[in-house]
Amino acid sequence: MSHKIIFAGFCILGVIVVASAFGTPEDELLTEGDLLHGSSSLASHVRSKRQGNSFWGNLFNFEPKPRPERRISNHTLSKLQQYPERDNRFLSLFTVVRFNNEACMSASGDNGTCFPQAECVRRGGATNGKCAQGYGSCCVFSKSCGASTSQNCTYFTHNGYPTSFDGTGSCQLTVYKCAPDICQLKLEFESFNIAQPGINGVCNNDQFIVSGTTNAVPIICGINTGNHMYVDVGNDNSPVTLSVITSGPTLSRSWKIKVTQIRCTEAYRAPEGCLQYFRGVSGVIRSYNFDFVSGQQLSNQDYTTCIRQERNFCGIRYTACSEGSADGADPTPVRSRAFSLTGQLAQGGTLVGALTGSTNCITDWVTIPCATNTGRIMQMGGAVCQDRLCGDIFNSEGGGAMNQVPVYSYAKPFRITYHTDPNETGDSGNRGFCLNYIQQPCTPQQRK
Ligand SMILES: [Ca+2]
Repeated sequence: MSHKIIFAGFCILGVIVVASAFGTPEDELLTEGDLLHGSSSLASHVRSKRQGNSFWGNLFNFEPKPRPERRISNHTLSKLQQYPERDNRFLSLFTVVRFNNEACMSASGDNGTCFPQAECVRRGGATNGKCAQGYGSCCVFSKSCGASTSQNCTYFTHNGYPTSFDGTGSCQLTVYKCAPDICQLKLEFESFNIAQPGINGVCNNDQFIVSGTTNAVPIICGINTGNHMYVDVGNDNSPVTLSVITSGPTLSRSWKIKVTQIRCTEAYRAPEGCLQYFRGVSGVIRSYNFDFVSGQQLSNQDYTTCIRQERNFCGIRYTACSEGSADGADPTPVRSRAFSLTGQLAQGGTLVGALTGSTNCITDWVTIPCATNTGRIMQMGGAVCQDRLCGDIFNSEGGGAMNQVPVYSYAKPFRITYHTDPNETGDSGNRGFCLNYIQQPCTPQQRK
């Protein structure tokens, strides 16, 4: 015998659970719309049942009306499964289950949203695993070239993903707000491997372009797996478009971009103007297309990376990432590629060491507000601290220093900016930057 669990938004006898049948978690869930509009399979199921089952007749003598959504907790949800035992007269036939459309982890590991199975299909998703105590299906939204979405948490992939893609063209996803109060999109590059830029660092082979945002988003290319972007959306309902242009040479390309919509009121929303946003006491910040092996500094970058100041932390220590022992191609220890913005980094070129300030860093640089080296108050040349860092060595004293050292900043909010010009004239082999950050606890004086 086939049974249904009704997924409805009205109440009977003050209970949000109206009803049904001998439902099990595997049963099909129907929506409020299915029931109220009377045109669904459930409605006909109900009508047929009314002929031979007085209970159904009694139940549907009243006019169900939509109510504002009521949510129940997982705890309540589990209780509902026991409810028929408490009132067999009424609830032996029905159990209506209502649950929040919360984020869920699908069986495949992708993030989804918890929906009744039929609702998931109606919205264009794919069910993948269970949620809401087994009453819901984890619904994963995955879209490819030419598609549009208004679903929170949509994965944007190339056609044929996960098989790699090698072709030319334009692949676009149009993203509409899932609710009026959406302020931001978070783009997480779960997989991102398209062609490298040309010799000047300009993405003139392949390009990833974000348009329709209210903040400026740089064009990026190359390798960006594990990186992310926050982009701001306007007050109106105009969409944001994500485009991957592939025009370069033959390459096994791949992209899978998770697009999450963020409400204006969410605490985890990135502060205004932050293209990248990190939370937590420590982490790793990479410029786009940073990769020790095959990355290349991108030109025309101009953006801010923000770090949330965690409670009881007052400063940040930045250190250049370690290349590890796998870097056989570049054995000279000082020729680190973890921080290489200007100068001749390629083998045979002349290292410029660490440079600072607006007179030395005029093409490509990172700004770390009032950066200082360990324990040093007065910098070389008399400056208390430096803002603008460049060269091929990470050291806030500049002056061509050849040793990488930790650099501290106590300026708030915690943020760094990155600027590159449109070419790499006079530069070679630069990768951009990879910096570890660790927040520094407040001293007693700083807490005051
Ligand atoms: Ca440059």
